[in-house]
Amino acid sequence: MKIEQAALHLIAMPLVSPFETSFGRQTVRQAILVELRTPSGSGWGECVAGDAPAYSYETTDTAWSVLSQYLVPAVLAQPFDSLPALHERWAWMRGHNMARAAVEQAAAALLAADADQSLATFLGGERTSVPVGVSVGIQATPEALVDTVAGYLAQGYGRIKLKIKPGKDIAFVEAVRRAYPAVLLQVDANSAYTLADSERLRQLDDFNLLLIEQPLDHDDIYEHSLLQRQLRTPICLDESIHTLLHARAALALSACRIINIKVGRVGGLIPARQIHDLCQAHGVPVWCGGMLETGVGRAANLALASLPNFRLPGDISASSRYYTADIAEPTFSLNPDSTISVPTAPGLGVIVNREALLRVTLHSATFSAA
Ligand code: NPG
Repeated sequence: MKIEQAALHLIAMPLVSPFETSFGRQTVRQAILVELRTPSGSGWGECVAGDAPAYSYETTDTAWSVLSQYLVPAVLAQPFDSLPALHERWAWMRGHNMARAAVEQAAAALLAADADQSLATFLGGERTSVPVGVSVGIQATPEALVDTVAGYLAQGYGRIKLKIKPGKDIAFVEAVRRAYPAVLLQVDANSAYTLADSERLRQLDDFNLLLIEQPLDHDDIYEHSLLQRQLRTPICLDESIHTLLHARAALALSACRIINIKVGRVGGLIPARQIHDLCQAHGVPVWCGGMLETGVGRAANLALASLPNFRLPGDISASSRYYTADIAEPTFSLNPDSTISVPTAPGLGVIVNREALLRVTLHSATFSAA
């Protein structure tokens, strides 16, 4: 596979409604789209770094820098014939997983298309549709949260994830659980608690939650192992797991019973699949996290989530939950059984609409092979 040209597109997409987590409130999603051009077409990847170093130290600025100085030149330098071969080119580099993942995803889309396979089949995925849920941001009051949840349930979502933080937790979860005794429910703290909050977190055991996601520090594994011993509810790690080694440590320490896999956080589809395989060998289920992706990133998430050990509903909602006008077509809609169909067309399975892309583009740059 020879890449003749690459382009980076910094975009800003207005969200349909503000999204509040323990680390802040977002109304616009910035992202970088990576485009790798060959004579037979473009492969697209999405870099999920945000505009500020809140969820992760990576930002659109750091990613732009690393992409343009290191990753894009590495992919343009010479032809490649597999994703592992590409990973070897930047194995010397530390961190910047979201930037790596974007280039790898674009390359994966091209390699899959070249093999006349959907990205899901190319990765070894089995499912044709993936169970999904919706992630609900922090609301002002428990009543407002119940109303918001009601709206999503009416749309057909069968699993609800509530964002929580100290003071916006027990009463909020209790209200939703009382209103909907049978709904699949889980919470995500985005590292808002410490071990000193164990007593408060133990109260969550009363609400029959699927899991409590990342209660403690964003780079902790050990203290999660101490907390997990005190909770009946499974802990799911997200922010703490950036590598296969982190996943191995978390399993060895029993720091969690479930892992959330995000392609950007772990540096690509190949590392994501390795973590999937490790968890599968340990009997630990995984699920696919989301980062408010456009249709480009969501198509890749669906392909990944078609692997067999993705056993819990993913944070992969319909396009309309995020954006009024997505940049990729076709858009994704929710099936009546709270699943989303995995794209079947060769490659990524979605096409970027250039006009829609231009409308949200803040800045683009093009790079050519020597
Ligand atoms: O459906 O894509 C989605 C959003 C799921 O809650 C979600 N993502 O902490 O997991 C998270 C959170 C997030 C969003 C994190 C954007 C970082 C950026």
